[in-house]
Amino acid sequence: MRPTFINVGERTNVTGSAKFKKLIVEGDYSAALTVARQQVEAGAQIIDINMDEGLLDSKSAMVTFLNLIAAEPDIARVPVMIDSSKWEVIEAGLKCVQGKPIVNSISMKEGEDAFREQAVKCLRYGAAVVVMAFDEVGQADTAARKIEICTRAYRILVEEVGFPPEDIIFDPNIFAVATGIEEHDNYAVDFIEATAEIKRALPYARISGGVSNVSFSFRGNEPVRRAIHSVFLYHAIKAGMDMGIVNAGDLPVYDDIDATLREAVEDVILNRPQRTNVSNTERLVDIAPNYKGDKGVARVVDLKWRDQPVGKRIEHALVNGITEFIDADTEEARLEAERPLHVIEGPLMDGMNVVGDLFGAGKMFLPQVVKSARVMKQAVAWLEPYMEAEKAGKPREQAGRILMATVKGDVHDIGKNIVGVVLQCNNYEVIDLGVMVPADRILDAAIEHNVDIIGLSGLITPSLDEMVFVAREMERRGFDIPLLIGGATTSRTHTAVKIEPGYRKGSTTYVVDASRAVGVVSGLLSKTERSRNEAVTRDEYIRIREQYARGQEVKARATLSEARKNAFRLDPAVHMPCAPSFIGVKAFDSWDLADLADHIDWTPFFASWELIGRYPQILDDEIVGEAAKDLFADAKVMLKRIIDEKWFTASGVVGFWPAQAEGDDIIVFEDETRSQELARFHTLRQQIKKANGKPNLALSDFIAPREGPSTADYIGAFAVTTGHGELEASKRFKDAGDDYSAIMASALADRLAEAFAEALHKKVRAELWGYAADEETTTDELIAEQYQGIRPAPGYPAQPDHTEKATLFRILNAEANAGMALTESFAMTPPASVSGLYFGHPGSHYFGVGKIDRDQVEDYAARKGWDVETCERWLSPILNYDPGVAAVRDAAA
Ligand code: B12
Repeated sequence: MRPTFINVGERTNVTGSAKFKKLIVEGDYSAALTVARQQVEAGAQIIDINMDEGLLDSKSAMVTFLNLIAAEPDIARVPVMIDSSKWEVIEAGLKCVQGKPIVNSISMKEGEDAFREQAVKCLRYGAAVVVMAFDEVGQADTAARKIEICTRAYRILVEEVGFPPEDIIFDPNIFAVATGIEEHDNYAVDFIEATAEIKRALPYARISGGVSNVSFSFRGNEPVRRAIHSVFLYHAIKAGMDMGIVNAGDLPVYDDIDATLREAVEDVILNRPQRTNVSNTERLVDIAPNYKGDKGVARVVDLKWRDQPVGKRIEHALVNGITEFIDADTEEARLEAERPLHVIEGPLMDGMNVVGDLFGAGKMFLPQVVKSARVMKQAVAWLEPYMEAEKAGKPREQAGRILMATVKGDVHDIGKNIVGVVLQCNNYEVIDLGVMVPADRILDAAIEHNVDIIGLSGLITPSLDEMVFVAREMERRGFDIPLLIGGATTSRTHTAVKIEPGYRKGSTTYVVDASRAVGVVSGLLSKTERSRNEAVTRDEYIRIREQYARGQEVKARATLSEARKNAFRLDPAVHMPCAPSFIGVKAFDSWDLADLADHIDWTPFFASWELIGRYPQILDDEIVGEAAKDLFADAKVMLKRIIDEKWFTASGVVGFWPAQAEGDDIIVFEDETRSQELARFHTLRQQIKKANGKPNLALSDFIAPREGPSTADYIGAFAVTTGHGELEASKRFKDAGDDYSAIMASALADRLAEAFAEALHKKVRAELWGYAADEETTTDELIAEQYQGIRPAPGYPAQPDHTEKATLFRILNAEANAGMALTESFAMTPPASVSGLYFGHPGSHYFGVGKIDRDQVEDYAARKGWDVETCERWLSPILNYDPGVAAVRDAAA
């Protein structure tokens, strides 16, 4: 299975970043937030926050910064590592983190009792912990000491404290090598050996470390330092290292490091016997200056591949995604083979195995794999008539049959399609039922095709409930095959807590992305390993459920009435936005696609292909740069055709009305007389306890209240789509066996939809509403949302209730005006669509509602005219309690 390494961003650490320290000491928190955001955009999957600085009130700086992060959905989506040597700072931080925090760090430095005490507290907050290999005697340097300390800590945590082992992250200390001191020569080996042993002997525990320490003695020679990091990680990850503090975007690919440098570095890292009359350290020191100013990277381009034998040429075409010669090469292979089927089972599968191995080893990236699939399909299509003619032959042997579907009510399938292609590349047969597939159709098809696994996908939160239903149906109908869960809205916790308990006869596994899918599927279809793999997942999910139950109660919460008292108040000194240029709606039936192309935010486009990094820097990234450049070039070519040949039509509708807030609702009036209520939007309020005078926000706070001094306020709404024509375009490619272009067409339609929302919002601010007529914003500023006003979408963190789209669609008449519709789960069709509200007040900003409590659910249900149960169903992903448990408690009371 592909080892997955999590990189922890450390730029938000005052001890490690002079820039961040300056911003915090000067109180410039908004610039400090930008540092956090940049780290996330650059691919950090966890951010480490440290405020341990003599000049600071560390506790208050930690609390302020964490609260600010909680209100920034794009930062808050990654877990936070609360890093401090002071327990009081850690504890203050734990109280304000909404998701699952990680404490960095605890150790047995002060003895076992202090260690136990801190571990118990971390457990109460549902936090994971980094445990330093440090005890009463000191920091562990040898493998034996690292293993000894970690084993003792693990035993205390798991057996005495009851800590979930998967929440334990050991940091067995990475120390500098090549220092000239002989005792240091084995430090990297000690770490790597200890890692392997800890992973073997202490189940589920994870390993982390500060990678830059290892190359400390080469300060000033960045290319050599980067090569050392890359080689060290190559071996440490193989040994089981799970995460680390490292600038991943800055590492050369192991295979691309100049061979002489790599050998010298590897000799140092692995402390191998010296090759010459000088020590390994001296040899590296000698050659290091040759690489200064260089990247230490040399790429080899094989221009002679066409001279190789046909099998090798096919492999080359598959690995490099080249379709140009594949028909001729396949034909040549067919003439050489006994039967056409043997070409598939021989050179084509051999080539795909190479692709699978390179992808698994992190040496190929998703777009390249999907292109390989295109070559494979073209070759198979060439062979098909010959196989038909032969008839008699046995069917092609495949590794297993997987049924995939996006569940009822949901329309998105890019992620599912990518997974399908990757599985097909690995010789699995995929039966894809498409989107909006009801449970009975999924299960009937599973029986009809005798599949080995069912995979479900979903993009929006209402799909989570549908997945719970499908799992229960599998149980009821007596299925026992594995169930896979995936898609942007799904999570391991939801799968463990809500889906898996409903399906006891078979197993349920959450799969985070396409690169993990093959490993999971092969593990579940292996005759020898299946039951062990299922048991491991089952155990893991039991622990996640226990931990979820514990994590529910601890965070400091505000009651709804306390939260309302602490609402955000519009500053009366700040001008209200002016009246819009019209009241009512205006439709756009064919917005210029070329204008939308200029507004595209490309960063998420790369993310959808699992290339993580910020555009345009990603194009020059050491690791993914080449793959990103190729992908971008292909995207540009297709985008030009989309525009020139008008593949898609961009239709949208916008509306403005007088509005006033009433409690947490927003009343929308028919006209300026403000006498007839046209609609009422219901908003949800944050209930996490706030510190430092921060308000508990709801979207209604950004509209002037009914009883306030200024009542002349307005609200806007929009619904846009670039999806008309998309399904036809992607189907054309799919039917031609070109999944790469089919996925590309959908991904570009999504980018254009988002760009449409951005372009329309700009026109709204400047002209249609006109409250910022003089605004001059560049595309980059638009993407960074540096303008007045917001456009929150139902489903996004500021309004997690998707059902509000019904009101939005009604007042916009989105069906007639833009050809858009809602499914029973409130997904929009066509899929490439965005809708939302406009708030114009300068004080309005994005935030996340976070979890809500029962008092708010009751209040919201009454406002929506729902019973509490219905409300709990629609809002289930954001409930701060388990409705099942609450119902039992109520019944007992
Ligand atoms: C790009 C994007 C869009 C695009 C297109 C979405 C798309 N193509 O999937 C557009 C702009 C159209 C869009 C619209 C909306 N979006 Co949006 N969007 C995103 C975003 C930023 C990325 C999603 C994406 O494309 N990822 C790339 C693809 C390839 O990944 P993926 O689908 O997750 O698939 C991978 C894995 O999940 C896995 N996988 C997927 N399926 C399966 C199945 C199996 C069996 C397996 C094994 C694995 C697997 O493998 C895949 C490949 O690695 C996410 C936030 C995020 N970071 O996830 C929000 C997000 C998905 N959107 C969200 C929302 C709310 C919306 C809207 C409702 C907003 C609105 N009111 O307008 C609409 C809904 C559109 C509709 N038609 O109904 C929410 C959904 C959660 C929720 N609260 O419901 C998210 C999570 C944002 C958030 N944090 O709130 N969105």
